[in-house]
Amino acid sequence: MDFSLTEEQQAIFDMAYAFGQENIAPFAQEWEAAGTIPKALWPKVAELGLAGIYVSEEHGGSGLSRLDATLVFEALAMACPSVGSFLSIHNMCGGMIDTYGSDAMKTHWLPKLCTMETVFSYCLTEPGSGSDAAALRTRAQRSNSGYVLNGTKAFISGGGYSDVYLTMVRTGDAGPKGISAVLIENGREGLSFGALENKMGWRAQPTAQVQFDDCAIPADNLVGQEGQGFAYAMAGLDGGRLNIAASALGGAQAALNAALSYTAERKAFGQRLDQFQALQFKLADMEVKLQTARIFLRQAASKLDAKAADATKYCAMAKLYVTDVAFDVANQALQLHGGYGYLADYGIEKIVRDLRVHQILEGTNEVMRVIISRQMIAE
Ligand code: FAD
Ligand code: 2MC
Repeated sequence: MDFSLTEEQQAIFDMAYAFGQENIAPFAQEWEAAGTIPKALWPKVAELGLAGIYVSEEHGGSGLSRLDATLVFEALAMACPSVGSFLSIHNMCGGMIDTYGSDAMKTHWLPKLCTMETVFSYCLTEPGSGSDAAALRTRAQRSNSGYVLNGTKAFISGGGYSDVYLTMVRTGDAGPKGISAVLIENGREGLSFGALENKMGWRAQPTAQVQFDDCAIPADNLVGQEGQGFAYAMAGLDGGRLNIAASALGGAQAALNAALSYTAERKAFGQRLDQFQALQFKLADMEVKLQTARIFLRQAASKLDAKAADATKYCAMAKLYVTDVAFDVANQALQLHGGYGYLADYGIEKIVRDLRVHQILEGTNEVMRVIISRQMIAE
């Protein structure tokens, strides 16, 4: 058992880190204030192969593993967790189309997804159903040429900004078996968006409701089989949750790095802060937390790559553990900065605000416990 990265994996991490430091970090605060990410960023991301990380090479993707993806998102989040996570959602959609779409669908959609000419959003949550996702009500009624959609999706990352919406809709009866996944292009008649949500963190990326009012789509926009959409959505989230964890880890690592530099410079009571043993012990605890989180995350990603029977449970455990630990470490890093940690210029308060939502979205950490305990009881 070798816990170190291969040369190729290290190169993937280094490449994503360097890209983030040059193209994202210097602008993170500006984009947060603007409430949007300039679209000019995406072709540069795509050039590095980061837009279709686990899309097959045949369709323009990079054909990399889930473990590789966690390296990319950890590295990008060291520049800005919000921007990196937005890209992770686009990649989740790419993975779902590559795995479940027909050959015609893949040929039609994936090349432009991989160049980011089309940016994708994932729409599962509704105003009346978040954790209980299988209770969704957005209806897709069969028509002669396809489906007509009516309903509302809530909290959609990229709502109004993205070009295509991979949306879970009800084509059948109540419950998970009545759900299908469809693609809706921005600009279709009957598709509209709510006002931008005013959020605590993840402010660089726009979040809005997505509304369907008699929105007609062709039958070709159905992903895979009717009635399988919930299983596709859940399988997509197995990988998504790894990336949400990886992004939290990267944010927390950046906060710890900043705390180490700060405590080496700042003096109190006649000595550097990092010479107080109470603070040294705090730094040590933070390091242990992030290293254990990293190993656990990579183990879960390896399970998903290997299609292990317990991969879903491990993805849920990693999401729960890593996002909780990462938030705690980022918050401790803020504390180590004293009052300066609370000032926007130091960048730490933004990381804390960004990381808080990693404990909520792509399944709350309570829902992770539901998934873990159900599987424990079933085993
Ligand atoms: P609820 O389900 O109402 O939960 C409320 C509380 O009850 C939570 O603490 C929850 O953990 C707890 N709870 C619920 N059920 C149980 C249970 N069985 N046992 C114990 N506790 C329980 N969704 C998308 O589809 N696409 C997106 O792009 C997207 N982006 C988002 C971006 C942001 C910034 C945010 C905040 C959310 C986003 N979401 C998105 C939605 C997100 O996934 C949901 O908010 C989340 O799944 C929780 O759903 P809810 O908000 O309806 O909370
Ligand atoms: N992979 C493949 N199939 C899966 C699966 C997975 N990981 N998880 C469940 N399924 C299948 C499952 O096998 C079952 O099919 P079958 O009966 O044929 O075996 C079907 O899906 C229904 O599963 P459950 O019976 O477990 O469904 P339930 O209604 O109990 O819900 C729960 C399970 C709570 C785990 C799910 O609703 C959930 O994950 N809720 C949280 C929602 C969420 O994560 N939202 C995130 C939105 S996206 C976001 O936030 C972004 C920022 C993008």
